[in-house]
Amino acid sequence: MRHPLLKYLRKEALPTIFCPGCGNGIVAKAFFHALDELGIDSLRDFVFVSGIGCAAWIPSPYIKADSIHVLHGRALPVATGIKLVRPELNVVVIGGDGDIAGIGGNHLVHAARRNMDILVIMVNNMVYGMTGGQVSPTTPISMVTPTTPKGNIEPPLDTCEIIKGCGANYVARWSVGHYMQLKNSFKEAITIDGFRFIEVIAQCTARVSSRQGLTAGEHIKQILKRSIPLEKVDDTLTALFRGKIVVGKYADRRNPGYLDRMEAGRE
Ligand SMILES: Cc1ncc(C[n+]2csc(CCOP(=O)(O)OP(=O)(O)O)c2C)c(N)n1
Ligand SMILES: [Mg+2]
Repeated sequence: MRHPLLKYLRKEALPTIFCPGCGNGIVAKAFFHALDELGIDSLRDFVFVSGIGCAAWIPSPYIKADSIHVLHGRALPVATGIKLVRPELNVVVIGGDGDIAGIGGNHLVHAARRNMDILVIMVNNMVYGMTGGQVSPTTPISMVTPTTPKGNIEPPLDTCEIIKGCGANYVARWSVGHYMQLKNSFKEAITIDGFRFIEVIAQCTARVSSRQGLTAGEHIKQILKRSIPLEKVDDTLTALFRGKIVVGKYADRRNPGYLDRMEAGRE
């Protein structure tokens, strides 16, 4: 029998270029699962925007919908432009930590401040995966990468705290190991206005797991072991310093999105 989620995939683009054990497939599946449970069978009203990197390949070419692949780090300004001229479309950005929090970090902060009506899915494998696993703004302290051979000395950026502080309507962090929570967050975020940011911690088998002698499954287990629910944390930055992965819902607001405010300003 044909798998019900295959309806969202462009058959002719398969198999994917992702490495065996890559987390990107799990992220895509959870997103499709959310769409299916919401009864959204066709993606005619969706447009996907992505920059450069492995995670940025999830929508284009694999998702059966209109998508645009743009310059590294520039997905958000392009997504903003699309939303402003075609407000009836659901605009979704999918990309990696390097693309969205690193090279595109400035755009991220300002799109969140505007509460721009866009859903952003950031797959955080904690490295610049596609180019060889170099240190990124979300790499944990002491992690060895090709550009930090003695271990990373910089603390990682807590994107969820930042985006919450900027005023986004919805902010959550899960890992690929928190599949049901991730799927449910996608369901919640797809249906509301304003800026929605979901960070997914994922294994990069080629550039991180293999270097640490872990299989994909062992790496996911390690991520789950390091995870701690937001409710149990006093200070998220201190938790990050200690190598923890803080998971949960950081914000769930119903403030007016950019387009509502733009309409109100016209009256
Ligand atoms: C302007 C520009 N700078 C650098 C690069 C090289 N580059 C391609 S992919 C990539 C890393 C992407 O990392 P991330 O967004 O975390 O995605 P991942 O591959 O880890 O999923 C870099 C630096 C580029 N293509 N364009
Ligand atoms: Mg990455």
